[in-house]
Amino acid sequence: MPEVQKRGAFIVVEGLDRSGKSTQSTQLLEKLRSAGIDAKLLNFPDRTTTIGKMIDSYLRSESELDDRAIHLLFSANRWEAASSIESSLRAGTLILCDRYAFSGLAFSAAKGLPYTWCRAPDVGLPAPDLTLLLDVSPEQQAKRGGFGAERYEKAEMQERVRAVFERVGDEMGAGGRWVVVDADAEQDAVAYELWRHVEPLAQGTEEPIRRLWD
Ligand code: FDM
Ligand code: MG
Repeated sequence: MPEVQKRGAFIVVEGLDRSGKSTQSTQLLEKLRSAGIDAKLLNFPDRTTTIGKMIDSYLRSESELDDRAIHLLFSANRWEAASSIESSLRAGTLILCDRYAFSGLAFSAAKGLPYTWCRAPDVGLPAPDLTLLLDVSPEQQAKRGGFGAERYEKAEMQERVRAVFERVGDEMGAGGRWVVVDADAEQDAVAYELWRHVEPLAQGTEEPIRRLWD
């Protein structure tokens, strides 16, 4: 039998503000690395690029942009990373990503842009093998000390984003590529649950890289 070539897995962590997404992603990265896995953590928006700086300025309300224009910038910010994501995966590196196209869709559709229009610019991006949605309740969000000062960090907006995430989850269907994790639970319990889903992919996968939104 010929050896099948493995590649690194592509794992996305999504969620609302105060869901513990960034903390959990960082912990997950450490856990993977201490298990000897070659892993990299990305986050979107990547505010370090030229496009990312425009996004950062918009999020901090230092500039105004048309809703569609900013949506396309968020997507372009992923496209500028797409080839490097692919080459890392092919080189056997596990890519962990704090937010991806699902946030792009959820936040823009929550503002009232048509759902199908919002999906379009991300068509063809590398698709994650697994997306973990950290599901935090409005009550827990409030308990965790409220929101920061950035655009979208408001209860009504978060409520609408939650509804779109639910729709995305329904459309992703069963099959294990989209997993909802109760993020109201204790930090260690959430970490344990995430690891349970990540571990089977940690050593890589033989599956070809799929594309959004297949
Ligand atoms: N966000 C993030 C979007 O509106 N579209 C996107 O495509 C992405 C990736 O940007 F409110 C929103 C989600 C969040 C804000 O994200 C900044 P971080 O994770 O809080 O930096
Ligand atoms: Mg934030």
